[in-house]
Amino acid sequence: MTEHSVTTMRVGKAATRPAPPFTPAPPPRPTRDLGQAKRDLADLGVCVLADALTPDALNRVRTQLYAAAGEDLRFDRPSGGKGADYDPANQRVWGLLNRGQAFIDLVQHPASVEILTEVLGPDFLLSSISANITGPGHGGMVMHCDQLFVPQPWPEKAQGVNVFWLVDDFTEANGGTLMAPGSHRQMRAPVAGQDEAALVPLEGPAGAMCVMDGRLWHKTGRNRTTDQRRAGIFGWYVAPIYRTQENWFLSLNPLVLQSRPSERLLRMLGYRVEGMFFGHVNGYEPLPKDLDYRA
Ligand SMILES: O=C(O)CCC(=O)C(=O)O
Repeated sequence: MTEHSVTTMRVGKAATRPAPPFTPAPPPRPTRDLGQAKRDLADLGVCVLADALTPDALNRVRTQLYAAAGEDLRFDRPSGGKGADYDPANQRVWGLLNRGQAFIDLVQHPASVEILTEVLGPDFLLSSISANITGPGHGGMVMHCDQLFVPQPWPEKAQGVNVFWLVDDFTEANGGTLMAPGSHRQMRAPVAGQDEAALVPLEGPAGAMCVMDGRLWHKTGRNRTTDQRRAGIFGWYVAPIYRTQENWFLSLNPLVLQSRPSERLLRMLGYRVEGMFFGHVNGYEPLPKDLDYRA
């Protein structure tokens, strides 16, 4: 869950008027066809691109993620459990860009960049990237949508997009994300309790990429297994007029900047702002192109 949705969860608590009942569409079928995935995203507010990661890439992501998660537990690093969605059986791993090249590659995956550019425009920003690992006994999250911070009435188009990667197989039993396909067209936040009935589990194989419209109602499912952890990596992207969830200028390890990051990555983190009204430093680029910042 994104921090903003924790802090604004009140939106879903008290409905002054009952909202009209909503019947969800069936969840999208995993597809390898990017065109079909884009159509699903438009129609259902969610799509699943199967085999988006090669077995090697998945292996790298998985190894680096569970290593980072293990390190956080060993050093007793907080998993960011400030909101109502966390319980001791759930681990959030934050700041993944500092934790391995696999994650830097992930946020720039060509299929996700293509979708993000179409939905949010070419200047989209990476708001945060974190992993959510549900362990046996995890009780499920609070139902929400990710663009809760956007003042209502919402603009016609999604203001944010959550691209998430299935690091393990997602099943109904191990806490696969619950979602309400089609709910993006309701143009409102879900009401806790009232709208829960619309949730259906998203199941899919590890290596798939799932894309959710920022208006889509969803939450982590309950993990009813006794022995399975389920990890997903959530890249939350926003249109460039929004403040990012992560303050990259303070939290990004300078070594990442010294490691020849792509122009695409620099732009999605706000280090390149050419042609934009936001994010300048005294009227100039935060990271001038001719500055040898790698020295
Ligand atoms: O863990 C999940 O399945 C969902 C996480 C989520 O809802 C979020 O990060 O906004």
